Formats: sequence, C-alpha cells, structure tokens
Amino acid sequence: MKRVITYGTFDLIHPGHINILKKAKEMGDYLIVGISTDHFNKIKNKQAYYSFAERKTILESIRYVDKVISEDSWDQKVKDIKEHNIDIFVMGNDWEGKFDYLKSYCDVIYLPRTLGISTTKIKSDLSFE
Ligand code: C2G
Repeated sequence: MKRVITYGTFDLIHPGHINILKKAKEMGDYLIVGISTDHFNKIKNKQAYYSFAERKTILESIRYVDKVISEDSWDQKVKDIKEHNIDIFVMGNDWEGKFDYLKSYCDVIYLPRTLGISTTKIKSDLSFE
C-alpha cells in the first residue's frame, strides 16, 4: 500500500486544488492531506476565508482524500512522514526544491501547478463585482 502526503491551506477549493489531490492520489493508494490550521496560516501570512474546521470538512468530502491531519508548523513533516509511513511527499512546483530535505525519508515530487486559477485570483475577481 503506497501512502502519499501533501500539505496546504486549500481555501476556497478550486480545480487547481482538485488536480493536485487527484494526481497525488494516483501516485499511490492512500492520500493524507495536512491542512494548515488558522494559527499556521498566520505564520504563513495567509488569510483563509474558511476556518480550519470548514476546510477540513470540505477536504474530507473529496473522493481522492483518505485522511486529513492538521498542519500547525513548518517542522512537522518528518514526524508526519514517519508516523504515517509515507512513501511519497507531493507538492505543487511553486515549492520546487523547498522540501528536498525530505528525500532522506520518502520520495519528493513537485507537480506543475494548474495555471490561471488560484484562491487569490478568485478573491480579486469577486472583489470587482
Ligand atoms: N495548487 C496547484 N495549482 C493551483 C493552486 C494550488 O497545484 N492553481 C497546489 C499548490 O501548489 C499546493 C496545493 O495546491 O501544492 C495547495 O495550495 P495552497 O492551499 O496555496 O497551499 P500553500 O499555501 O502553498 O501551503 O507546508 C506546505 C504549505 O502548507 C503549502
């Protein structure tokens, strides 16, 4: 059983998020998603529209996602990889190279982002209505 993990805020879920979740799941048999807590979003300087609980509910309803855990710090990935017996760590290539230190523990794969869509774009498009 190949186990995959990815992390993110996943606010205002859109096809770019779905694409990476789908591709990540297709790399294995079981996908865990670490969702940034509201506290960690502050550290990332990100303002999510939905709370952690709401984003967790949404992610758990997506067919590609098998388990959701909370992401509360930059330093938890090695522990998560060990604890959940992860084989593959996946992130969008806006993070290219940033998590290569995890290669000692599992495969690290960066996938192309879906172009033309982002939570930021959704918010700015709506703000002009
Ligand atoms: N993503 C994508 N295409 C988009 C938008 C996002 O492939 N058009 C991917 C990102 O590359 C990321 C995932 O979807 O892998 C989640 O995106 P965000 O919620 O923006 O995550 P981020 O704030 O980058 O948090 O420790 C890692 C961080 O928590 C990542």
